[in-house]
Amino acid sequence: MSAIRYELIHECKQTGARYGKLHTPHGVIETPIFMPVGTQATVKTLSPEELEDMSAQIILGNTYHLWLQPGDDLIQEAGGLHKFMKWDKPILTDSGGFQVFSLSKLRNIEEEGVHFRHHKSGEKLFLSPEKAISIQNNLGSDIMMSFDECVELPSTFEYTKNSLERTLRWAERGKNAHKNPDTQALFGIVQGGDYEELRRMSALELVKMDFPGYSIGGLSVGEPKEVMYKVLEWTVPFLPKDKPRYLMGVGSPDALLEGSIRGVDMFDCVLPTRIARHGTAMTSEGRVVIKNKVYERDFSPLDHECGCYTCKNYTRAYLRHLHKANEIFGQRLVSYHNLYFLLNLMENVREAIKEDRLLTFKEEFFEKYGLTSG
Ligand code: PRF
Ligand code: ZN
Repeated sequence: MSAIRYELIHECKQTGARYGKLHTPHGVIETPIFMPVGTQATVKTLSPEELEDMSAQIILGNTYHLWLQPGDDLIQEAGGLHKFMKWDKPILTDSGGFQVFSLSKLRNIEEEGVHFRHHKSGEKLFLSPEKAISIQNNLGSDIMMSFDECVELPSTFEYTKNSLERTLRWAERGKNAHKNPDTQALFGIVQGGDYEELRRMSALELVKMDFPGYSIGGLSVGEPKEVMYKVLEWTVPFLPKDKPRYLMGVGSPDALLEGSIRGVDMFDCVLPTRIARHGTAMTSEGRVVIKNKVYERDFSPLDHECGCYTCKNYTRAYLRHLHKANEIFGQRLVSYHNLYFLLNLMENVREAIKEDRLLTFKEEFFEKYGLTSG
């Protein structure tokens, strides 16, 4: 039996978007969903209680970081990642593949796995599909990722094809190494760069292996948004309707809307929390860079339309002051708001899907946010 079950409830008649429920061992998630990123067993600056207050339904953790520090054996000894970090709702873990490629300059990819050096200490390390699964088994996440290679864009057809074929073999090896398929769902990851034929091949081959869900990787690596949307159109139609689809590392408001419209169910990104710590807020009227002098005496909330703790209690002038004084509380308040903003956006997306008006919603949102609708 699979650890998760995706229930497709409604398809938007204006778009290809789907409203559904994903049943996991730690509860039910409504999709499409945005997942806050908690790389090192914490969503930076926020407590699990604060995440629950803003209705976060599922968060993400990282195999790469937790393996290196504090170690997956320690987390297993603590009773698993949920218990260790006091989060008893669903957790998804990434496989480490992407982090090896993005954090470590020195790496050597072989059929067996990847040799690389620790991104800080320089220590020699090795990660394989089996090792990535074993770590995630120890962490005890509800949803695990296969070990994959995320190729740069652009890459040659030949490189992309060879890499993707190896990623398919790695997916199969990971599946065979998985110890707890009844309690942890393992997703396959579609790669294939920006080649239509390779994306299709990747999707079709993974579907043959019958994973409980499918991720779409290799996107949001610097390519134009239009390329990402095209790749989604080349990929999603080959994925089964009764399984969830997860677009990895994507979290700008426009991409969340365009992804949902193209049938994606799950998204994650460090963007809202990362830009928050640097003083940038996402609001209903576009980005607000809080350090700007125009906000010095602005005693209005960050976002007039937002009902979050930050917006109900504090002013732009205060947030600007905290930012300029380098106070941690300022980072917390903007992180809280940005996550609330994206979670609320996805709630609105789900409502719009149920009422067959997601296209209309997108046009209105883009107009206000200051984006052009493509
Ligand atoms: N693979 C994995 N994790 C990822 C990605 C990927 O391609 C991306 C791509 N943006 C983000 N996170 N395993
Ligand atoms: Zn707010």
